[in-house]
Amino acid sequence: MSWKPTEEYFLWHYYAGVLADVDYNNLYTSLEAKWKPNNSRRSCLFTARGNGGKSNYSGMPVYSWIDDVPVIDTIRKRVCEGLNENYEFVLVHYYPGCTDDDGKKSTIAYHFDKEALVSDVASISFGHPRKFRFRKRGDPSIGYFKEYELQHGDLLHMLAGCQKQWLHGVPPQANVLGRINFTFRKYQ
Ligand SMILES: O=C(O)CCC(=O)C(=O)O
Repeated sequence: MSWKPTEEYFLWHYYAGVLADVDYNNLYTSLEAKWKPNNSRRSCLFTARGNGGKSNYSGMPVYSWIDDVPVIDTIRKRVCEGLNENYEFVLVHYYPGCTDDDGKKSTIAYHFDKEALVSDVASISFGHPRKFRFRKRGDPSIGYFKEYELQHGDLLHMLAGCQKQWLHGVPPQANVLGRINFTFRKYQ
């Protein structure tokens, strides 16, 4: 059954809580040995094509979602059905919790997804709520145009063309717990 957007805005649709029943601790445990560790955000990538999958994300570990983490395939099927789309790979980010600093280690700066200039991206949040901002490309004068406080299970569907016009990012925030983000994507 298709999901109905909670809010439609320019080139993205927001769906509140459509995957709120997913168990965060179970997801974290399934993923924690997989993402590439670094000082801040940790990332990895899953695809139906396993290690043979095509990816522009240099240096990122690539896994098969069916063989390695079946819960990802379960989520993927729900997202494909809910949005009536067909996603081929998912980029996973873990944003660690920050208690004793200003959150600079747990963030992603404004950017556009250059791999998705002509395709859509389904971005899902799990875990601790975090702010998420959109800013128009080429307009640094405005700090942000639209801000969400994304909750566990919320989905942002960035429609085809969104990346050409909009930047998005997760700003630093103090006193947050861990968060996992999935972006389901297509090989354009
Ligand atoms: O964590 C998020 O909500 C955003 C992730 C993101 O910007 C990306 O994967 O390109």
